[in-house]
Amino acid sequence: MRKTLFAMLGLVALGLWALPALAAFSNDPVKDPPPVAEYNPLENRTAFQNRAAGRIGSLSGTVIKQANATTSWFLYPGACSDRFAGTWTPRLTAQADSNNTYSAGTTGPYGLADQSLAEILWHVTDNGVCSPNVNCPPAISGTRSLWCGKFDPNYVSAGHYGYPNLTYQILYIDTGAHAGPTYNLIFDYNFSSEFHYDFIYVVGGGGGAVDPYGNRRAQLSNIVAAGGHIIEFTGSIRPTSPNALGANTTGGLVQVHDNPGSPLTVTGASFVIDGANRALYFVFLADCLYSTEDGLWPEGHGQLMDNISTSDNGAIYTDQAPAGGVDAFSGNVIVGTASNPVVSARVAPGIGTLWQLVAGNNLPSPDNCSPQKLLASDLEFEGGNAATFHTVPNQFNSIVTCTFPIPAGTASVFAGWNEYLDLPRFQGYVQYAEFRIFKDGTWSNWDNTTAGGGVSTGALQAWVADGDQLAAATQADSVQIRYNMQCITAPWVV
Ligand SMILES: [Ca+2]
Ligand SMILES: [Ca+2]
Ligand SMILES: [Ca+2]
Repeated sequence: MRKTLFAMLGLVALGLWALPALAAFSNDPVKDPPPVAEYNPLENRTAFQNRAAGRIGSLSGTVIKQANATTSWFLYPGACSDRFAGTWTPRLTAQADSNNTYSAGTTGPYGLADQSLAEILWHVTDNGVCSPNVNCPPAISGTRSLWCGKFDPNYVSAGHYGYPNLTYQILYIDTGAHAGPTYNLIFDYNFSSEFHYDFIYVVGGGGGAVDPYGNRRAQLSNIVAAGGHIIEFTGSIRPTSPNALGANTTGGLVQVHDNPGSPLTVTGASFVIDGANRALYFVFLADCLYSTEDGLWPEGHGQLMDNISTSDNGAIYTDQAPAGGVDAFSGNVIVGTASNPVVSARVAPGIGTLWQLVAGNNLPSPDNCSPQKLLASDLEFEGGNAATFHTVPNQFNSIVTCTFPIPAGTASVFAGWNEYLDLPRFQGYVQYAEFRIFKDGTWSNWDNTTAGGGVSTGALQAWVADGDQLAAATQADSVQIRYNMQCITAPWVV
């Protein structure tokens, strides 16, 4: 039996600001931004021209109905509420979720994700809690170390533990007040990051300040962009790597760059640091490709540090369990207290979930061909600023559907939606949808609904039907879909 799943909902992606153009990622073709396309009507796509039971309203031509085909419509008004309540059944007549049965200012029964807010990865790895060499690296010494990494069964590299793409992780260290003009920062480490694309930057706070930068990515990135940081690691570092065992940072940036094929633990590194740099920020930056996650950087397992001390104030971290608590910058306190953290793991704040339902008469979405979308009775998801409807710099927000079970014997799964895109080209704002499947007892990574990837942009300023076949979902137990708006910038640009 051939079955088809349809999921449709109305969405608006608005982008009305003129903003700096999409920055070039690099000179490396594989580092380029994802392929960008303007909207292409469904009937112009070869993938849809032979599809049975043409359910898209704009699909033209003769439809030849297959005798044994059944089509189930999974998303109807309240479908996700029914899923949560256990009362959901698919519909056998054409259905979409109009969103009109929900309340403006809410998201109805849909979930939201702020993908601009990252998971904190710096933490204490503990030989007694995880399984060293199985799902975590062994502590450098004793039973615990600081680790910027995680185990994820979906990570491709051997062991499946290390670091992901596109991450910005801040380890704050308060080294205490320094009476002398300089002090030595002494620590053991095992660092491995994609050579010349992923980095560990050490930024000094200056001025004797306790915590001047918090989790402010903009300030930290500006300092690094200007070369104002004090140490920079990239590649796999060994004790034999230039500057690996230490150098004087008071004369300017110290680079520890090496690419020998794998890291080796460096013990007792000692860097001379200006006494004004009481606060230190170890920033780990990973770009969009080549990490443990995608398997293209198979070396090492993220970043490890241990036995951190200063020459004047003594030990900072040796083998402690995490102190616990959350500091003023939403950081996880590893040493110290929530009000006076000594070692704290942080990420930059997120931009927000943004998506909300808005009545059509409030939205700047003119379309003479879809006057019904301008009615007060028509609710639509709007993905920018809640008051101005403008895009928000660095936003990366998703509407997330509930999960849907896929019946055995399903031949085709299609996710569709109506959308209004006002995302002028070269502004960096794009739209795309992703899906994940539950199969063999685990959820997959989120994958672009467009085969081969790619994102949509362009100020079409018209309501259109869009969607994709989810080939991988036909063999799955369940599927879940999310619809994204993202501001794409080079990862080292704020
Ligand atoms: Ca990388
Ligand atoms: Ca230790
Ligand atoms: Ca609607």
